Amino acid sequence: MKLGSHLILALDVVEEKKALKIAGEVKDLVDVVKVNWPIILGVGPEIITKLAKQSDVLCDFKIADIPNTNRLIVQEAFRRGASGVIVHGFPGEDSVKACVDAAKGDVFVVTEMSHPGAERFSAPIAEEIARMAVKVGATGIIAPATRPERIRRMREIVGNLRIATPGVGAQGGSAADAIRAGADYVIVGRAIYEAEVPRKEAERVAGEIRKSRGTRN
Ligand code: OMP
Repeated sequence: MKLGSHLILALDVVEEKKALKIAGEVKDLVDVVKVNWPIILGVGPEIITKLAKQSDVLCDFKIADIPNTNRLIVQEAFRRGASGVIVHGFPGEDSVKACVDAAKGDVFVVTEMSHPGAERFSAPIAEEIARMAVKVGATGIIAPATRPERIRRMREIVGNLRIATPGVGAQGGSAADAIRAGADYVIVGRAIYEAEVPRKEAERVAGEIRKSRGTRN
């Protein structure tokens, strides 16, 4: 996946026309378009191939199954044109390794999720999952922008693996804080696709990322 603006659009819209319009409007401002179940179920998996004609596409299927099923899901995502996939770490090393082995591009492993409920089950095992992501050769991890101190801690664990961070805007996190904590990609959904002028908001966030990268130590 490309690394230029450091911005990933989470395209959680369920109508094809709207999805393609927004993705087209911001395509030069985002490195990657992330698709999740809402758009896949609303529009159909062909949307991956359509979006991939103009952007890198990250399939956020939060893959969390036995190794063989994981392998099949990853193969289908890349066959349709994905540049990367997001997988859950909690099913274990064999399940995550099956994804890495089957991938024809990047694999990001979810460590600690961004919502409040994640503090109970996801946070306690997050550091172990991050170490496993390094061990199996993943491209990177997902860590929460809602808790920038956790991004900082994850950076110590994963070294130069890429960190992508959701939770900016609608969930209360800030792109500047996430970048200063060590994130490589900021994932933004509602703040962009629900904005009156999505391009304007994408420009604003991309500018904030640029400025924060310039001041990070
Ligand atoms: P907004 O809250 O609308 O910006 O969207 C955030 C996007 O990131 C959604 O597509 C979520 O599914 C995704 N996400 C999280 O919000 N939290 C996580 O911990 C992990 C993800 C993810 O893996 O992308």
